[in-house]
Amino acid sequence: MEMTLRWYGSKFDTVTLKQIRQIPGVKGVITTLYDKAAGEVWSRDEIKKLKDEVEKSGLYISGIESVNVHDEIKTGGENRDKYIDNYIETLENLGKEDIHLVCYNFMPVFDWTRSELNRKRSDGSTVLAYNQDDIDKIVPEKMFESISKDMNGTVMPGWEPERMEKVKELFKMYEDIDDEKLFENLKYFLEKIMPVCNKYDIKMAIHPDDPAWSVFGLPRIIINKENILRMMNMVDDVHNGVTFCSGSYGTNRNNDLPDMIRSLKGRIHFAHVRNLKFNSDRDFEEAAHLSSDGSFDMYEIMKALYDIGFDGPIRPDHGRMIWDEVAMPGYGLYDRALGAAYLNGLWEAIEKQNK
Ligand code: DNO
Repeated sequence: MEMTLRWYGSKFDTVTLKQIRQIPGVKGVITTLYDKAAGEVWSRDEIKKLKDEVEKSGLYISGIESVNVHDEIKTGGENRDKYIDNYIETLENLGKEDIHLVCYNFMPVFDWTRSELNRKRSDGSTVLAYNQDDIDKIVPEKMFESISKDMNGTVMPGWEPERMEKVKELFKMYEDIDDEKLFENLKYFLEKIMPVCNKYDIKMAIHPDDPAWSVFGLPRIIINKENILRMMNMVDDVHNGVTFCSGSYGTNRNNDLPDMIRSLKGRIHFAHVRNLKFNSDRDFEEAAHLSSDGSFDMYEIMKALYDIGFDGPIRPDHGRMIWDEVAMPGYGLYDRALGAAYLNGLWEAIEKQNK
């Protein structure tokens, strides 16, 4: 296991590489070219520049989150082959720069969805939260307005203003897409990119849909054990793997997280580990990483990762906003640093117990 932190790049992140370097046990960053639109080619030079910057700080790039997939690919539109070619070129350039992990998602229109970005908890911290009744009242086109006013001056992944301007158009593109069609389009995409992934040993790690069910009537497929196994079997290649995100799969309380981890042995290439606190089946909020602050048993999650021999990057995920920090909701320094230290502690204990 390799402990990492997500970093959006010096132009976008409130957290610096120097700060990340000082979190005990964190050696790698998970990063991206944040201003690249889905479908654009990442040049080797641009990747090299990012890599040099990270390495100058004493860290290294453990993987990319995300190289976003264009909606033409997700919907199987007439231009999909052009965008797949661009994606392949990007993967090739990443491979040449010795980067071997790419996280991506196949969620229609919206990436992750929350109804609140700043819900106050009893300890005075603020967190991202989801209430289904609130979501049911929101017109999808208005979703961006409600999210953007709480972004603390940052741009949140998946909620870029340029994208949200086109939200009506995006919904139209998905009009005839159901789960089966989305699976088919994912298969088509994966089959096309596997040769370049094999050539450069690039592990593709699909991120689950968050929350793990259909939102606004849009299809969502990466939501449970059955569907991930289906996805892995339909393109049976070790490079076709998953990002195991406890906070996303865990939104559905029928998902048994340690059991899912065990059934994905060998195909989890990246892990996002965080905790949620359920107030009801229709309402949850993000908690501190510590088990007792939320509804998940974080020991069991880490233990399952240990038991399957997981040796990829792991990152603490969304943190609470604490100690008056002003940052991208979920992506401040303080609570994620606490999360990294806690997860490292769990891992050390599990490792020693097993020796
Ligand atoms: C949210 C993140 C997602 C994730 C993408 C992966 O905080 O977990 O935006 O990075 O879905 O492509």
